[in-house]
Parts: sequence; structure tokens; C-alpha cells
Amino acid sequence: MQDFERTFIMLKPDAVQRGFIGEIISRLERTGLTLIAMKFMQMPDDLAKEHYAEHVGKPFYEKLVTYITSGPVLPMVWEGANAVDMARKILGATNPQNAAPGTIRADYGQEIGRNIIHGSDSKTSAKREINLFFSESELVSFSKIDAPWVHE
Ligand code: D4T
Repeated sequence: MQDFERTFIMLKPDAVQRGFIGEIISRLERTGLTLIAMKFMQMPDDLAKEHYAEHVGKPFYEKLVTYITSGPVLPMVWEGANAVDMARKILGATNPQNAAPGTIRADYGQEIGRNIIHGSDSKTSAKREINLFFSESELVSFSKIDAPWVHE
């Protein structure tokens, strides 16, 4: 069995408002990734600014913070083999217009400023983002009963 890693995935306000929570979680779940934490929350301004700190000063920064704080979000932690890269592939390119067919952003989105879902872009970002949204005790790591049927 490969080493498991964790990634931070968040359904953005458009996914919540448009009623795609269940569908998108199902798509992640059926890959064999394991959900180990989730919350439903209205993101406070300071958390949004910390989450998107790397984009301060970019032309889209203000709109990005307004969008992500405009309604409830659903932050999650998923665990599995190569989880960071695997989730990024399932999410698709940042701009839904460039996302491959069959990816979440291509199937549910139209514009980069309404791109449905966030996923960590590296193991380092995953660690930082997980720590921003969850305490250690909120991460419920467990062995799934189907693990031998998902992993060699
Ligand atoms: P997120 O962080 O939302 O998962 O997106 P990515 O990790 O795939 O992409 P990113 O960090 O480069 O961009 C963060 C966020 O900003 C929005 N954005 C980005 C935008 O509105 N206009 C832009 O020109 C860019 C580059 C979309 C995602």
C-alpha cells in the first residue's frame, strides 16, 4: 500500500448556492479518497485573507475575497494515495474554460471567478490550509472497510 497523504478541498459559495454539495462529494468519494473532516461555515474576512495571502496585490484579489466570503463554504480534508495531485486532476484547471471535460470545474463551472471548488496545490499548501481550517482533533483518520479493494 502507498503512503497516504492529506489534501484540503473546499466547496465555494457557488457550489453551495447552486445545490451541488452532494454531487461533488459523491464524485470525490467514489474515487476511493477518504473524507476525514468537514465543516459548513460562512468564512470570516480574516480567514479568507489568510487563505488567499499569496494573492495579495493581484488584480483579482479583492473580488476573490468578496466571492469566497459571499455565502457558506464547505471545507473538507480528504486522505488517500497521492491525494493532493489526484484531487487537483479531479478538480481540473483553475479556469473552467480550460478544464478537461469530466473534471468538476469543467462540468459545473463557466468562469475563473466562479470556479466551484478549491484544492491544495502541493503537500506544503495542504498542510497550511488544513491547519487554517481544522484543529488536529477535528481530523478523524480511520481505516475504511473497503481499503483492500481500493489499494493493492
Ligand atoms: P483555488 O485556490 O481557488 O483552488 O484555485 P487554484 O489553486 O486552482 O488557482 P490559484 O491559486 O492560481 O487562484 C486562486 C483563485 O483565484 C481566482 N482567480 C485566479 C481569478 O479570479 N482570476 C485569475 O486571473 C486567477 C489566476 C480563481 C482561483
